[in-house]
Amino acid sequence: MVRLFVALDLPFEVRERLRLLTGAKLPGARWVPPENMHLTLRFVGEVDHGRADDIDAALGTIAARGFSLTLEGVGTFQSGRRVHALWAGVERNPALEHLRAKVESALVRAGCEPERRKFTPHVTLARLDQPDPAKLGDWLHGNALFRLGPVPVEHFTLFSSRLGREGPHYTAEAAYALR
Ligand code: 3AM
Repeated sequence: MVRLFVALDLPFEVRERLRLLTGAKLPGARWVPPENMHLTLRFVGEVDHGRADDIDAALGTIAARGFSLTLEGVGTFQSGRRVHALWAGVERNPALEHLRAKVESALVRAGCEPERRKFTPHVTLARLDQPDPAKLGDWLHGNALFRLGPVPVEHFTLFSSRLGREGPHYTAEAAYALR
């Protein structure tokens, strides 16, 4: 079995700029190291190797144009009252939505269950475990005007993820060109 997700990897310079948002003294935050930063298009989950091959083949048939995107703003994900992640947002982008829709139909063709959750494009910067609300508020306020772009998108990537004690380890299994 292998745990997969489809994402945009981000150019080195973009990850370095995003790194400047991380590392603040925010008790309860586990900052994502720059090498792990990405923009998830679709979480797949655990699949067997046969299904992984089908997914790779289906993603390989996608024809879509390259585009650029702009990262904009910061925010949090919450479940109930628990704030569990900090992210950088993405300016509205029809080309990104179009690519996401193509990835979704390719995955369904490869036998994956359809994704019912709304797509909220973001780059996760930290996972949170009971963060100090005042410090979290300060961080959000201090980075509210964050903006970075244009970021060129010339391919998308199928990643595998291994969960270790030190945090997740992502490996690019295949990349698919956009032209
Ligand atoms: O893009 P980010 O970092 O926000 O949180 C996981 C990460 O998202 C998410 O998939 C990305 C690559 O690991 N993820 C992990 N488990 C998930 C699940 N069960 C999940 N997304 C949805 N459902």
